[in-house]
Amino acid sequence: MKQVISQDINEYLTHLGQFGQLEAGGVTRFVYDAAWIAAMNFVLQDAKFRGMNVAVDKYGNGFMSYPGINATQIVAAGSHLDTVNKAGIYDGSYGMAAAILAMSDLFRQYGQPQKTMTAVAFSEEEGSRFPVSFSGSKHYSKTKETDPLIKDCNGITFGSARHLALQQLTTKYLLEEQPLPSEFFELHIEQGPILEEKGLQLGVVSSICEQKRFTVTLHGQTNHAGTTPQHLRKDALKAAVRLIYRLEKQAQCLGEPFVFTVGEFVVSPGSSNVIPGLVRFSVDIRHPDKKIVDGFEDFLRTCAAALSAFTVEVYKWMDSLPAKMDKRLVKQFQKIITARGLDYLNLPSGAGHDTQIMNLKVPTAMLFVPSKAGISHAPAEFTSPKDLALGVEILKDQLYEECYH
Ligand code: HGY
Ligand code: MN
Ligand code: MN
Repeated sequence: MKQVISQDINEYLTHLGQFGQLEAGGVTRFVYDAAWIAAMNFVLQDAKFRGMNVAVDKYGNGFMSYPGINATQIVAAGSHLDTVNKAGIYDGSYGMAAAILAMSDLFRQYGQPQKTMTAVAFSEEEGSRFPVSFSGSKHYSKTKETDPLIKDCNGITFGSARHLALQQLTTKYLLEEQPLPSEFFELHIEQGPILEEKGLQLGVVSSICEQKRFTVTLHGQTNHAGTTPQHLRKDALKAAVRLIYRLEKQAQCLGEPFVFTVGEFVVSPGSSNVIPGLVRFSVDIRHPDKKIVDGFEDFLRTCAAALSAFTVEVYKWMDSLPAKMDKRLVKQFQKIITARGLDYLNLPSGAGHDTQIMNLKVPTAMLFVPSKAGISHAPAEFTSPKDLALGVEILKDQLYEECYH
């Protein structure tokens, strides 16, 4: 592979986007799958060419550092390497690549920093393969370990997938658990329409919303579509539709910014002339106010219990607390942007981020760049090279303030 792939963020992301690239467009890169291993390998190899110390921890998080004069003082920045199914090339990858490019630019310009600069490629954030999200940052921040026995839709356990991926990565890279940094930054695409609507290039994140995700399983009675009278049916699909309809009405009552999404829906056995005996679907709910989200969870559980003719399981596998960004670091982002004669918007994040996990342990701050038409989690996800590059410049200034004094 040729030396450092590029100092241009757009070129870097275009190259990284080939790992998991889909014929029909977009990228799918699930934690520990072949595309993910190839992408992590590229990122670490490229970082080595940049003169960074590289290592992976036992979850496969990638760490790329320029040790500081006070080596134990660590300032980290990064984002996640995994994607949702049929994703764009920016969600997660941008924040990870921006950290690497910003740090390698600073190192080239100013030499060894006072504090260690560490770029982080988190192994998994999306919850798109296993019923867990933020498993990489939860491990790195020492907030939660992931049950190795949870399974993906093919019955592969998290532990076995992780073991196979680490087996490959540790043939080339040091396996080393990492100490907590003193602060953490994440650049991210906004994944919404607000910056573009306001004609702004930069968003300084004030807080990240509370988010919960569930898997709801309804057990009815599989039976013949022709011979089973309506009143004798235990049709899991129709019960699920009634349940989702009630949840949707409640979400409308709560009104924005509350959001309720059913993204996954499986019907079994899935034949046109068979009454579905089992339905499994996901529920994703979010709001800046934890009380609202907690109240909706109670409503969900009450409605599920009311379907007494069915066995209904409500399994919560994600509950990420709302996170307030660090005042000093936020102010410093604002000062840096203003000093460049640029404008910005302070805004909350409706999307979840590894930052809200790191925020449980260390001060954090996030910077957004615009998403074209607000689209994300889709192949049409796009941010202009100019906006991408400006974000890297602002992160560079922030890291310079934090690491070179
Ligand atoms: O779903 C989210 O908010 C994030 O993209 N993981
Ligand atoms: Mn995402
Ligand atoms: Mn993301």
